[in-house]
Amino acid sequence: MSQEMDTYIKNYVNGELIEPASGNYLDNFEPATGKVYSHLPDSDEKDVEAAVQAAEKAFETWSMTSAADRSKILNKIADLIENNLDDLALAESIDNGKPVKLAKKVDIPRAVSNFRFFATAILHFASETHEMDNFALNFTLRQPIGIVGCISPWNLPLYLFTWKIAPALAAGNCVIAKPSEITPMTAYMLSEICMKAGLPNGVLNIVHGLGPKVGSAITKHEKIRAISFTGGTKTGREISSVAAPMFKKLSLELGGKNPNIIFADCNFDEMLKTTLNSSFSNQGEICLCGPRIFIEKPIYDAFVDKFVKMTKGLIVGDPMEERTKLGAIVSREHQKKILYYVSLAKEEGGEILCGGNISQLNGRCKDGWFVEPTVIQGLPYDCRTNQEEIFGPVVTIMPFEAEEEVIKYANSTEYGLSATVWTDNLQRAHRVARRLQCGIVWINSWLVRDLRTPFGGVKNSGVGREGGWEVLKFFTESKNVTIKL
Ligand code: TXE
Repeated sequence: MSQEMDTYIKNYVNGELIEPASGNYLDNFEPATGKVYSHLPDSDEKDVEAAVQAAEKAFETWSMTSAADRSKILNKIADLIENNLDDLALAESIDNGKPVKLAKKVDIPRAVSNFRFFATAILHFASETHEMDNFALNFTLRQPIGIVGCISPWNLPLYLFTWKIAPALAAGNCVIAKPSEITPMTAYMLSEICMKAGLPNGVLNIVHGLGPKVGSAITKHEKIRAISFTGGTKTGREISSVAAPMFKKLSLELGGKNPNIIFADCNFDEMLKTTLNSSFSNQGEICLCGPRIFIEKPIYDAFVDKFVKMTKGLIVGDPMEERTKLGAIVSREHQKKILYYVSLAKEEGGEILCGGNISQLNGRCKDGWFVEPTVIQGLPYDCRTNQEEIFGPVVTIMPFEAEEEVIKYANSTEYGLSATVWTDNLQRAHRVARRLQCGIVWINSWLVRDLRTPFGGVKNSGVGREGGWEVLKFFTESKNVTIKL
C-alpha cells in the first residue's frame, strides 16, 4: 500500500475517504528534495462539523462496545500497521525527511506498540470501591468522555498521532484527529488501515489542514469535550485560551530545552555514544532531545575532543540511504529558524566547534533542506540560545564545577520536560533526579520508554500526563455511585 507520487490525500469522515468541503488542497513537500510531491485537504470548520456529526452518531454504539471488542479492533489495526511497516516507514521518511532506517526502527514500530499497548491495557483498567462501615457502598465508574480532539505535530508523525488516538479509542471515545499539515501522509494511510480493520464508521475521523483553521475549529467545537495536543508551547497557549473557558479537559505536551548533565565519574564511552543520539537523532527534532550539555570540569576537554570528532563523523544525507544519520529538516521555515539560532549563538559570544551551516547535497537532494550537526561552546547558561527551544541538530556544551551550580543551570529555563544525568554515584543520581524541575529523568540512559509510565512535563512543557493508566483516566470521566446497603 505505497502512495504513488502526487497523491491527493483525503479526509477520513464517517468511515469514508472524502474531499474537503472547500474542494481546495494544500501543497505537501518532500523535505529531502524541497519539491511538492502530494497534496492535502485545505479543510475548514465545515469538515470538522461533519466529522463531529459522524462521531456523535457512532458514539451511541462505540461507547457501549465491550472493552474486549474494542481491544480486538485495536489489535487488528496494530497487525495491519505491522504488515505495512516498510510502506509506512518509506512514506514517513519522504514526508518528514528523517532517515527511512529510523522510521523503520522507531516511528512505525512504536505506532504498532501504541495500539497493542492500549488494546491490552483497556482489558485491565479498573476502578475503586469504598465501603462505609457496612451501611453504604461507593463504587467509581470510569466512562468515556464522548467526542475528543487529538492534534499532533510533524516530528514523529504516526508515532505521536497514534499515541493519542489509541488510548482515546480504547477508552470508548470517538475521535476527531488532526495531524500536522506538514506531515499528513501516514495519517492518511492509517485511515485506510482503520477501514480494513473494520473500525465502525465515525469512531475515528481524520480532518487534514491548517492549524489555525482546522485545529482551532476542533479546539472551539462545543461537542468536543477534551483536547489532547502535542506541539509548540505557543500553540499550546492558544489552545488553552480557547478550551479552558469552555471547561474542556486538556492534555498538553509542549516544547522542551532539556539538560544533559554529565558528571566526571560516569561511564565515559557509554555516555558519549548515547549523547550523540540524544543530541542529533531525528535531526534533533524530538522534544526529548538534550540540547544543553553540562560536563563536569575534570572531563570537559576530553569530552569536547571526542564528542566533536564523533559529531563531525555523522553523515548528513539522502534519507533513503542506509548510511545517513541525519536526514532533511522538515521545512524550509524550520531550517531558517535553526540557522537563525546559530547566528544568534555567535552574536551571544558562542564558539562554533563544528557544523553551523546548511549541508549542501547534490543529485536529487540538491534543493533539499539540510543542516550540519552543530556543537557550540562558550555561552552563558542564561543567554537566549540556551533558554529558547531550537528543535534542530544544535547543541551547546558548558563545563560546571559543583552539583548546586549545574542544578541551577538545568532548572533555569521556562521549560521542564525531561533531563538526562550521567553518574556512577547512586546517591548523587537520586539527589539530582529529585531536584530537577521536569517530568522525566533518565539516569545513564536516554529515551528508554515504558508505555506504562507517566509521560509529560512541567512549567511551559505542558499540562497533564500521557501513558499507562494516566491517559486512560484522562480519556474517561469518573463517576462515584453510592448505594445504601
Ligand atoms: O508546532 P505547532 P510546529 C516545537 C518546536 C517547533 C515548534 C513549532 O519548537 O519548532 O513547536 O512546531 C496544530 N489551534 N515542537 O509548528 O504549530 C498544527 O496544525 C489548534 C515540539 O509543528 O504547535 C499541528 O497539527 N491547532 C513538539 C500541531 O498543532 C493548531 C513537537 C502542532 O503544530 C493551531 C513539534 C491552533 N491555533 C514541535 N496552530 C513536541 N513537544 O514534541 C497549529 N496547530
